[in-house]
Amino acid sequence: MTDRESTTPFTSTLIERLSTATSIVFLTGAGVSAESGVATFRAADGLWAKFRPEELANVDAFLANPQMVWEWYQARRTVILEAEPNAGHRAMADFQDLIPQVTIVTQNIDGLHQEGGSSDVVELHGNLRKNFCLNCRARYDDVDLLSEQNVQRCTECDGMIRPDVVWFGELLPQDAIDRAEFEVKRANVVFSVGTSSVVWPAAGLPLIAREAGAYVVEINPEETPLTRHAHESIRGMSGQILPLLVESVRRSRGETIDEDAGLDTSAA
Ligand code: BJW
Ligand code: ZN
Repeated sequence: MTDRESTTPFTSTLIERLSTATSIVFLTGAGVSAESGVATFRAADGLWAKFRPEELANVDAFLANPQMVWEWYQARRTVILEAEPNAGHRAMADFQDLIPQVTIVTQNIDGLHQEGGSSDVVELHGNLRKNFCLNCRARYDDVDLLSEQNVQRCTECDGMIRPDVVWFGELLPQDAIDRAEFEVKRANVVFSVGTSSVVWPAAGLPLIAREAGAYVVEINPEETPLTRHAHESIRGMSGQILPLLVESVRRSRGETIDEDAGLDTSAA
């Protein structure tokens, strides 16, 4: 890009688009929680370094070896319930003060966007705090299962309780995918942040957005299959890039920046 401003990693095109935007979407993946200490899936040391995805994130895997899958989710629950939202989560929430409609469409199951202050979060792949009975679908939401070492059984029918997450081969919640498509179609700018863009249908959302006229921006330290379809790709970590972006938009609007807010512009 030729029009990147010298002191920030952002193009003037992006800042102008955000200055006039009435609706933006952040499509997020595991990378946005990496700086909160939650492991991503596909990194060399990630959640799937030892297991292939289909061995764990699949209903057949759960039926074949429920205890192994249960223990995997218990280990992740332990990390997620102790994790705190990071500067990237908070910066996405800060956009709510700048743009009328800010929608978070997340593939993450950790609830950190809500904890970070975002009020409109669409969860495509469920939430680890929610559970249901595989047999009768009775709900076990916000129940403290953390100390349970063995797969829990439904009090109604003795079926196995599973996390309310979307495994491979399962349909995404229809209301979530409908809402996500609606929001990316009406958005002026769509960010794809911290996702490897290989899992569908989430990976298709930025393409739908671009087709509908949105300006599509990727934020990721690595190249992904989305990179060549995005209008711009910003190489970096969301917890560093997004606070700078909030600051740049505020400056473009002539707002005074609170230097005590701790924004470190040296990273730019
Ligand atoms: C940073 C960073 C920092 C690091 N800052 N960035 C079309 C074509 C081909 C296949 C299909 C298709 N349509 C459907 C399919 C089948 C399948 C699929 O997509 N397969 C492909 C993988 C080949 N999809 C499905 O089965 C979906 N269901 C469905 O479509 O139903 C209808 C249907 C069924 C069958 C056939 C056809 C249609 C369901 C998908 C469910 C995915 N579930 C999981 C597990 C959820 C529960 C759990 O968490 O345990 O969701 S899999 C896993 O991947 C998880 C994630 O949400 C998802 C995406 O991962 P994500 O977030 O991108 O993480 P990573 O680790 O891959 O990437 C992290 C990124 O962050 C990297 O790029 C880093 O560089 C970056 N990063 N630090 C910014 N600080
Ligand atoms: Zn049951």
